[in-house]
Amino acid sequence: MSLSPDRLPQDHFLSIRHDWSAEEVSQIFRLPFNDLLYHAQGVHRHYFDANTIQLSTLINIKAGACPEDCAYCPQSARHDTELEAEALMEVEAVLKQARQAKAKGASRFCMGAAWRGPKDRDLQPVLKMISGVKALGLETCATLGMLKPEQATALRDAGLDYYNHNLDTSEDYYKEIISTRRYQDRLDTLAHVRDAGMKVCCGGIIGMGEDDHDRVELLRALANLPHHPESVPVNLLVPVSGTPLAEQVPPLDPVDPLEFVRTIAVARLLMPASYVRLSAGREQMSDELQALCFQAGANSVFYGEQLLTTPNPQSDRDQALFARLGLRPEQADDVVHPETGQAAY
Ligand code: SAM
Ligand code: DTB
Ligand code: SF4
Repeated sequence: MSLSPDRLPQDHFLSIRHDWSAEEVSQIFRLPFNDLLYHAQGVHRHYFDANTIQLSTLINIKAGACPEDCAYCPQSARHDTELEAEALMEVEAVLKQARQAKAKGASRFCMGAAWRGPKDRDLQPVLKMISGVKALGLETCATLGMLKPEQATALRDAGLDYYNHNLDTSEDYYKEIISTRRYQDRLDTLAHVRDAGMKVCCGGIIGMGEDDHDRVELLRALANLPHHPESVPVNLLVPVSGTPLAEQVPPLDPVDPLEFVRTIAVARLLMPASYVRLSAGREQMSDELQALCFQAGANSVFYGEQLLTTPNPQSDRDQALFARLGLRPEQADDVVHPETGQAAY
């Protein structure tokens, strides 16, 4: 397909596809910026109310001492960061935070643990957390590392709506960032999550030194999965002292903010009915850059003062931004993903 931007009809990108070629995705990336945003916004409006935003609150239920070596992550035991490792939280302490998140307007509560994968004995308290959060009327999400099929089933039975497991970058570049697991391990866990009937939250990180081709291949890998993830987090690298990516010499080039906006727009066009979440990195972004990301089709954020170990914008700053933009927090799970028949968030 050769894209001639001035002649592309507005409905060009509306269908849900799983056969994107690298050539096509590169061409979309390089559309004139205004055309790219025009199409992304048009697709967004076809599938969503463009003036609502989905709010997810994150909590780190088990911090640090992770055996994996992800070069971006402050929680790896292999990197000398200032983070103090902490044992798995008590169920009641998690539920207290979930109640606070709900009171502040979050609709989904996401529990993260710095594990390669959960040990079976660790899973029991996590199952209690999930059923407890679900009983509060919140959507539940967890990110616990690799899962075995029976663990995925147990999580679903406890009431887990979503599992977050990111591809993070292209398959080629993955080897430069992580040596303790393979891309295929990620794909296997994603398949177990789907087979168990849960919704998938899967995205990546921009700003790890990847090139344009890696960004194309990450988005292509996500969009060419058998079903699009219902939720696609796009993280901007948060460089944390002591992690290999923050200590690199010479330092990593900063990401061109307009290239970041393009990445959001391409995610929106390739996965038109999925929530695209403007994820890590918002603390450093201007309100104007975030507004441009929403214009490009981002319709979800992490909401609350903390991500896992790093700061996120204060809730009152976010509320002021949403008010200035006329964005309403989404409450009910009334949007159904056309492919999976699942509520899309
Ligand atoms: N251990 C589990 C795993 O790796 O799937 C769950 C937690 S892990 C911290 C979840 C995701 O957070 C990673 O896949 C990565 O996309 C994101 N992340 C971690 N550190 C980050 C950083 N410094 N900047 C941006 N995103 C980061
Ligand atoms: C995702 O894609 N981003 C979130 C969530 N899924 C688990 C994590 C971002 C972590 C940023 C670095 C930190 O706070 O440790
Ligand atoms: Fe561990 Fe996940 Fe961090 Fe990798 S990203 S070091 S698996 S917590």
